Amino acid sequence: MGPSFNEQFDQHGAWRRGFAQQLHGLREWLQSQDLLDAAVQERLQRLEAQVRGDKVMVAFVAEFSRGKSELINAVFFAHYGRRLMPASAGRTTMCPAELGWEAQLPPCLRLLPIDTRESMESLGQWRARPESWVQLPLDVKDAQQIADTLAKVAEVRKVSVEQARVWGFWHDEDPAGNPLADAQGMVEVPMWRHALINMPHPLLKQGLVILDTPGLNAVGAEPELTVNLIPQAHAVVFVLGADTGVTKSDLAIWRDHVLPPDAATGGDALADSRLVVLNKIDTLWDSLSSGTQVQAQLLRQRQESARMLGLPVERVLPVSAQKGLVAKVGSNDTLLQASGLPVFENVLAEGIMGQRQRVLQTAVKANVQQLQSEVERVLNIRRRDLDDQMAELRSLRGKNASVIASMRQRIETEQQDFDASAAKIQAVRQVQMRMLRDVFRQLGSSSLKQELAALREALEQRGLKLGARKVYAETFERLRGVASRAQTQAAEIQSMLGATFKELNAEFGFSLQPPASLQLSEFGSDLQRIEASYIQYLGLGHAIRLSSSAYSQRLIKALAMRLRTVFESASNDVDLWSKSATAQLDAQLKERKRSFARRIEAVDRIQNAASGLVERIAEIEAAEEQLTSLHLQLGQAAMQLLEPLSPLSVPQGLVAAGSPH
Ligand SMILES: Nc1nc2c(ncn2[C@@H]2O[C@H](COP(=O)(O)OP(=O)(O)OP(=O)(O)O)[C@@H](O)[C@H]2O)c(=O)[nH]1
Ligand SMILES: [Mg+2]
Repeated sequence: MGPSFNEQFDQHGAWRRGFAQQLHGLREWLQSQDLLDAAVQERLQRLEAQVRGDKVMVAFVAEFSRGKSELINAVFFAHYGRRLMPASAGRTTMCPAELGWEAQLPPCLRLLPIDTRESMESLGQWRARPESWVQLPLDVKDAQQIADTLAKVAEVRKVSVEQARVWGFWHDEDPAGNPLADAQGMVEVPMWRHALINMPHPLLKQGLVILDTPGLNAVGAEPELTVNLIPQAHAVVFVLGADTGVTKSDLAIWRDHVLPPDAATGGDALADSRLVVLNKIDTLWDSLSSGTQVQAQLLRQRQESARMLGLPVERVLPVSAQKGLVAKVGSNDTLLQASGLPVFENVLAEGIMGQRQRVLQTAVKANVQQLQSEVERVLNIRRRDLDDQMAELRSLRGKNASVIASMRQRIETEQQDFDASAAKIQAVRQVQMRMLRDVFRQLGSSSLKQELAALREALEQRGLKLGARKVYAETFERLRGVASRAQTQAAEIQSMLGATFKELNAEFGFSLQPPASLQLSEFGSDLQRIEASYIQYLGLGHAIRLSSSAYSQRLIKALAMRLRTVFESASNDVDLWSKSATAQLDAQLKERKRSFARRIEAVDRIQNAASGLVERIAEIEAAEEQLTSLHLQLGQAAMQLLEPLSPLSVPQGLVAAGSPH
């Protein structure tokens, strides 16, 4: 058996802490060597933020009563010695519950009342308003108190059909999904819209976020859940019951909410992040059947489920959440192995960590390499300057005072010429800024709002919005246009800078490299993913739901928010790219200024016979040696940063779980 989920997550956490520490060390070292320019600084900050703020979300999605909450209890909370999240027959979890840890808050449960659905604000906006949430303390030393408090996520309230309709729980056109009305015409709806559970659990402290969701209808009623939270989760665990098999509503949830839209076409990394659990396998354990019979039946069920979901059978993991919890609490290892829980934890850990590690790995690699080459560039400028000084000093050997005086004069003239270049560089800056502002405007929030106006209007019309799909396609066509315009404009900036750098090199003997081209490929693929993940909400199957204006407004809000993030990150990429293109200009200016000062000082010293030529030459030689060692140190630091990124230890293959014989 490979390391457990907890252990793997711990390893990941330890790696992150170590990495953050190394980055900190590198920053101090660069600062002490005067090598920390704007672009390098920004790159370091990005890396630090990425590694530190790295959250990993695992969403549990399934029809009601399949055992999502019980599975969460068994995997994450068994050490409390009891069930923490409410899990019982029938519908239990009534609102989405997010478990995580924010250090600035005390351990607590925060609940957003269901009537906030009357307003058009998105869940994201409500998150930013702590006063709208009901906050209840959690006593981390008292498992009973925690369980009693968490029971709130199962609370319901009775309201009129009229009210339920407003909140999106009643659809006249789709009566099958409606809650049952009692004699007084009242129906039960969830008491809360969303729950945030803040717990100082070791895994949550390291950035794990667990999302427990209610079953169908409730899932569909909150667009933000289906369009933002679930699609952005790093892993989605889909739970089936061995007692029920794959039902029609299981399939509907799988198709509408779990299966990533682009997975149907090709098995990419996203598809790998979907895990299917066949839960409650203990219901097949039966004292009358032999172990082999039970195994055969289990295999048949897994095969059947896999066939219906269109997956290979190995991807359906047999588990008994309940027996797993019991086994962990009672330290019964035989039962634990039979529950299949350890295998599931392993696959989950590998899936999440593997994916997360891959994302971080790419970011770290790209940024560290860039950083290294940026710093190396400065080191090279310094070396060239030293070489020039050396040549200059050597030419003074055995020369008389007048030659030395005219040398000083020449350096001063050069210095004046160089000062004139400052004006030219200033002008280049201004042009670049102006061009950049154009790009930023296109990627800004008011431009996005404008692009979404037509879609917003189409969705806000009354009645069935059958034309919305077309407007939607056109909107994304335009958004892609924005992306390609941004790319073109960046290319224009690049060629402008390239041409100016060439001139500056010729005129002032700089060694400016033409800037690298900007790659906004992530922007394009994010847009594509978002387009694909929302389109299903505009199809015929959702026409009825869409006809509710509250629902469609929430949908457009959620979409706008998601796009906003993507636009912002493209904007940040452009910013960093532009900064690093011009950082070399700053670096050369600074180094050149320094070098003039040093050359004049050296000539003065030689003139005044304060120190000999030989001495000065020795100084320069020492400085060159120091540069070589800086170069080496930099290389080592970069290698160290990249080193711990070796792939995670791969857990052993799937071992079939069976009966406890
Ligand atoms: N026999 C058996 N029962 C289980 C198992 N896992 C969960 N159950 C039971 O199934 C019922 C539903 O479990 P929950 O965890 O509440 O299911 P859920 O998917 O969270 O359901 P909702 O919260 O209503 O969406 C409870 O009574 C659990 O005790 C299992 O592995 N074996
Ligand atoms: Mg539940």
